[in-house]
Amino acid sequence: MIPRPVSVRPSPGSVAPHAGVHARIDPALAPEGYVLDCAPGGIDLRGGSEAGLFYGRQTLRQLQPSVPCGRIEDAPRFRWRGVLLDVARHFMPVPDVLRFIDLIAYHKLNVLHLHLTDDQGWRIEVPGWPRLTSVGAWRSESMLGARRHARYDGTPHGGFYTTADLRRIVAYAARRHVTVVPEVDMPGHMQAAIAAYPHLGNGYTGPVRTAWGVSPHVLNHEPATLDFCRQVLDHVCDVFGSELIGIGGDECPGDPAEQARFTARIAEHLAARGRRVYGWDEILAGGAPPGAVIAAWRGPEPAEAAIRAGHQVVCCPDVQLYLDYRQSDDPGEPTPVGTRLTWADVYGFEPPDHPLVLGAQANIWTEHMESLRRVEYMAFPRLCAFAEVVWGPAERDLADFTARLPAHLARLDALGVNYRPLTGPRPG
Ligand code: TNX
Repeated sequence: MIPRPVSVRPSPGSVAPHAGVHARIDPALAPEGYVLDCAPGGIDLRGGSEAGLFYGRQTLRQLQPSVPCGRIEDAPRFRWRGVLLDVARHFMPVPDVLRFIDLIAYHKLNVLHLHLTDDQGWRIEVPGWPRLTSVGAWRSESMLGARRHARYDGTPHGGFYTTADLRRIVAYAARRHVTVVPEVDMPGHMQAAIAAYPHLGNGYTGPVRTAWGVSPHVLNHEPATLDFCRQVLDHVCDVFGSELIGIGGDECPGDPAEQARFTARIAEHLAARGRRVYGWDEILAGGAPPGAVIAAWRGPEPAEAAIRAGHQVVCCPDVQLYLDYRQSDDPGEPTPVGTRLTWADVYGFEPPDHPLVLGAQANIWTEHMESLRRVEYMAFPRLCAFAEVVWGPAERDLADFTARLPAHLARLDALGVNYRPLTGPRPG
């Protein structure tokens, strides 16, 4: 099973086919924990909460078709078991997002960090700002660089989620005990919004960015621009129930002190609505707002800096948890970017042991992934390894995981997942 349960005590025999599952909440268990007692005549499932019951059911799914008798006791180590999906660089239609939620929930992951806006596309409808989606959600594909497997037919790429779409995604995720943490990246990575409303920028009047990399066109600090951000975030707070709201803050050319003042105003606005800032580790420069949670992506140092400053932190170091990085040095890998990051490397990642560490997240930036099929290829089996890191104990046995992986890949086959084979890149 993946992630492997904390304790499995087998007893002889197996559960009769079609035997019932008796499920109930047991408040004595950890909130996300569960206990499965499997006997020939039936299965007793206790969960610390609805989430615990859900995870017990995921374990049962993986035990099919023949459930062995015995007791399984299980609970996660970290409360933030996250994945970032970048739907800004490539738009993913709602059914694809829902399928992705199913796949991560199956691996007992519980946070979907949705990167909704960037230089190359704005993906959410905001009342009163129609050009964000009529202009900001579209770009010309014809200029995007030398991407393998790309079709250069000049068709504009784009799309956006209506408010109803977003509510559907949030509700679907909630039923699978996944919190959707939205991100509107500011004050950098804003070229799509500036293309729609040039008064937000510093004189740029061109289109949505068509090259990858970081745009020099960032938000100005005028009162009207702050007001725009507040209106967008009010709408985001209305749609997303998450206490944490992603405001990005990464890779913004300009004065860090000025950015810190901007972030402080945004944080105050969110705090008045009972929300907290979730930002990339760049927001530590100049002092992050009190209560902000830091996504530490530039290696282990920013995680330590966040802890020193008293901030909760989610670890996502790029060299260990960026799933857009290539899975081997084989020239047949579809996206040979970044540094090599194998599933065994991901399995070897360990977040620092500190009470301020909420957990970790794997980030899927989609510059080079134009479909969910490609996302699946880059995500699996590395996300299987990641699930064990954040769910299971710090002491892990790579040989044991390696031995369990093929059976799990057969489960992914049954779900039609386009994972990368263990032997090398999938041809085509
Ligand atoms: C850095 S990680 C970024 C993203 C890119 C990614 C590509 C972060 C906060 N910013 O905008 O997509 O690298 O690997």
